[in-house]
Amino acid sequence: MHRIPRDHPRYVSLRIRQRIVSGHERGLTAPEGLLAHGRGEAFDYLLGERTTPEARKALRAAAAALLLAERPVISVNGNAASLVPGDIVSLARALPRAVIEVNLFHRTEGRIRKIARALGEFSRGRVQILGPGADARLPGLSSQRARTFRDGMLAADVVLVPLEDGDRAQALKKAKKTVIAIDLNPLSRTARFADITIVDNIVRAMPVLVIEVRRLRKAPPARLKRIASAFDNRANLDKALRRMLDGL
Ligand code: PTJ
Repeated sequence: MHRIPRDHPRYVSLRIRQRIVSGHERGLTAPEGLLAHGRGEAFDYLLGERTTPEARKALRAAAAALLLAERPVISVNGNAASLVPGDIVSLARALPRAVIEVNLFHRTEGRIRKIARALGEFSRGRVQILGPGADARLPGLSSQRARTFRDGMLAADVVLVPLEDGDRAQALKKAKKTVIAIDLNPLSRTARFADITIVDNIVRAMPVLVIEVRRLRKAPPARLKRIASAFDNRANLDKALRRMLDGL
């Protein structure tokens, strides 16, 4: 792998690129995932490439909602698997009753197997990972993303969908799930349809989410409910967009 000098002004961004390219070479990320990453980079640039106060607020609300869930499901696609596999597993471990489900838009059984295996290297059997063998369909979706599990997304009350395409967020809402999205684009349909949208790079957001969950794990449910219900997604998205416009 090409060595990037530490003093390069774009060092962090270039290192993240290397992670996603390496994920693609290992068969985890779809070629389309590389393009999606580029779109994310553009929004991140406008955001100042940092976790904003709005993102922190959303991360706290997301942690509360995940801790209140009966059946939280963390949906994983090829980009998330390349960029933050360890954090995904740490999050699932920090949450009681959480399940990881591999769910792909550009679905191939081979990639599902590889992603499940890559996550398995971090979890070593300590977290339930639903990979191959989908046995259900999410209603209202014609894409391959509809393929899911009775015990996974279909049974979930709260679903975390990092780097999503908008259709499924809508279908999950129709199925009465609470949707938490991580998406750098505050204008995307996913961002707008989700109950809680974290406008941040998944690479920065996931470790903070794990910390927030650990911090709130012992909090009484009444406090968690207050945090989750006080969150206003539309207002928070508008602030994130305003921050980008001010940056410009
Ligand atoms: O692995 P698969 O087959 O499920 O495919 C995954 C992709 C990402 C290709 C698929 O879901 C897709 O096409 O997504 P979209 O519609 O391009 O949406 C991706 C969204 O994620 C866009 O709004 C990007 O701005 C955003 N995004 C990209 N990289 C990041 C990001 N958000 C947060 N962190 C990132 N690193």
